[in-house]
Amino acid sequence: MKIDRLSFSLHRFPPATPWQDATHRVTGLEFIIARLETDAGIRGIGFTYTVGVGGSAILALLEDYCVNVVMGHDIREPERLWKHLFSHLHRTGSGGINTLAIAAIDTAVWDALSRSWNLPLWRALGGAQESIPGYGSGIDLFMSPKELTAHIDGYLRQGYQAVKIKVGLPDLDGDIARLRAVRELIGPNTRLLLDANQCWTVDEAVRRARAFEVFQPSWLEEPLAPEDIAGHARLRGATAIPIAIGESLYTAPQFLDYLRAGAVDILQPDVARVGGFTPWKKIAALAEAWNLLVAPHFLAELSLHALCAVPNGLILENVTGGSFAELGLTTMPMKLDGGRFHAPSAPGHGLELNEDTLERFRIQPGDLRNQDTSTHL
Ligand code: SMN
Ligand code: MG
Repeated sequence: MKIDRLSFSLHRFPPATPWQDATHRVTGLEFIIARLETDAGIRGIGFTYTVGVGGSAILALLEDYCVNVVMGHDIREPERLWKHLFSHLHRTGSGGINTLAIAAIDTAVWDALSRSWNLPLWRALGGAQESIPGYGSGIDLFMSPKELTAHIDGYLRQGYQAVKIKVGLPDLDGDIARLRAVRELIGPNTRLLLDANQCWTVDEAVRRARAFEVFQPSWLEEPLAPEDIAGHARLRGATAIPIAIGESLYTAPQFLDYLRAGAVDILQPDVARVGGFTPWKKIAALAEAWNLLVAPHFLAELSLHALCAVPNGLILENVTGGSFAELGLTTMPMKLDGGRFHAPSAPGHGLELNEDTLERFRIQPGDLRNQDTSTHL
């Protein structure tokens, strides 16, 4: 079961729909695909990504510094391989580009390993539930209340019982107008989730959160910079809205710091940013020990396996224009069934690459040198 082939490719997709939040516009989503094969001919496909910045650096880390280290490792020992890679890269930091790079390998290893067991990945990872509720998620801050309700109506027609919208317009009144329009449309029983993408100070977050409370949101996501753990704890004490964070944390100890500080209600580890399924499961277990639920960020097709593997999975995010199938990364779209997504039954993650679109959007390091890649507003 030794790894004897490993290669990577980099692809940059324009989002299928325009994306803008309170702090960023998204001009490209970069995916790095890992293709792995063992000496016994078992294959695995792995994924990692960026929201437009750093893809070529991750590719270089993988090709120049990881392939030679990974070759010959047994896929039946994902823990050993993960620790080895983390230590190998550790002198350039712990989380960030390093964990994103490790994720490409870790997800490929888990795909290959679960295929070798003839099990779907979610079962190989623990197997806790066969389906999970989903939410429709829009990077939609550029939409007027009218455009927003038309967009949210699309989610309701698909059967979603939870929706997420962006907040963080310059004026509180602008946010309120959008919240009011959406709550009126969805009624009292559909869950409303809010995402501020780190745009406020603590005082401003307290002011906004209190004004949002009448609309009964089920969570307020990333109200502050992720480094400000004490600020999140203060905000959490000042509002009835549950606080959701985690898409900008990269290591289990960072999540532990939030838990210890009583600064979070819902944890949102991103399968790629934390370094793959191996650490993701540990973060979910940390949350479980604190009696909290996890709602992973993005990467719907991978997060579905992660969520169904653990007993404390809350809900799956499906970002409009951002699923693997919508981007053209893989072939089969996920299907919503009565507001829920079913865990796949095929061995491994069950995803098949869409080689045509992958080829069309393939880039090489250096290709972006003369392009506008700016993302921050
Ligand atoms: C988001 C940000 C970047 C990529 C995808 C999604 C957003 C979310 O913050 O949580 O949906
Ligand atoms: Mg978010």
